[in-house]
Amino acid sequence: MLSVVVPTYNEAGSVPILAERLHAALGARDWELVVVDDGSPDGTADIADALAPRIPVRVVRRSGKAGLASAVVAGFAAARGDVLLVMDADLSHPPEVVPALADAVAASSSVAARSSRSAISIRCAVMGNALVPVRDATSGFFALRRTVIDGVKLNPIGFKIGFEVIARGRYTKVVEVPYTFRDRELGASKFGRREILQYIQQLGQVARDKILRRI
Ligand SMILES: Nc1nc2c(ncn2[C@@H]2O[C@H](COP(=O)(O)OP(=O)(O)O)[C@@H](O)[C@H]2O)c(=O)[nH]1
Ligand SMILES: [Mg+2]
Repeated sequence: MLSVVVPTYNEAGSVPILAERLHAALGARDWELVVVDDGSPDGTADIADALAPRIPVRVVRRSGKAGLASAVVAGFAAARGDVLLVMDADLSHPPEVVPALADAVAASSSVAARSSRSAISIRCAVMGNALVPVRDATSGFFALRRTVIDGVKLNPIGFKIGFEVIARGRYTKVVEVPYTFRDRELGASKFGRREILQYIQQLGQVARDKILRRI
C-alpha cells in the first residue's frame, strides 16, 4: 500500500485540488492520503476530512504549528503503507508524478527523490563511507520503503525531512525522478529565515553524528 503523507498549514484552497489529482493519478491502486494538519486557522483539516469517503483520506490533527519535518514524522507513524511518499500540499509537486516515484522505490530498496532546484541544495549524501550523488537532497517530494527508516531515529527539525531520510536511512540506492517544479498559486510559503537557520543546525547535527559514527 502507498501512503501519501502531506503536511499542511493553511492549505484549504489547495488540498481538495491535490486530492482530486492524486485520485485521478492513482486510479485503482491501493493508496491512502495522510494529511497532517497543525490546527490551520483556515479549516484545512475539516476540508480534508470532508473528502472522505470518495478519497481514502485520513487526517492527523495536531494542536499547534510544530514544523513540517515533525508533521511528516507524525504522518509516517500514522501511515499504513509499506511505501511512504511525501509531498507539499501547494501543488508545486505534481500529483501526476506520484505513481512513477512510488514505483521507483517499490521495486528496490531505495529512496526516490525528485529533482529540481531549491534555495539551498546539497549535492551529495554520505552513505556509510561512500558519497552518493543526489541532485537535490533537500527535496520535499520523495518516497521510500518503510523499511528504510525502520528503527532509525529521525531528527524532525525544520523543513528538510527528506535530507534527514537520505542522511540517516538504510538504503542501497537513490533514484531521482525528474519533474518540473511549479511555484505555488494558492496560499503562502511557510519557509523563512527560521527554517534556514534550522537547516544549518540540522546539517551540523548530521555531520556530528557521521563523525561520531552514529549513522
Ligand atoms: N503540518 C505542518 N505543515 C507545514 C508546516 N510548515 C509548512 N507546512 C506544509 O509543508 C508544505 C511545504 O511548505 P511551503 O510553505 O510550501 O514551503 P516552500 O515550498 O519551501 O515554500 C506545505 O504543504 C505546508 O502547508 C508546519 O509547521 N506544520
Ligand atoms: Mg511549497
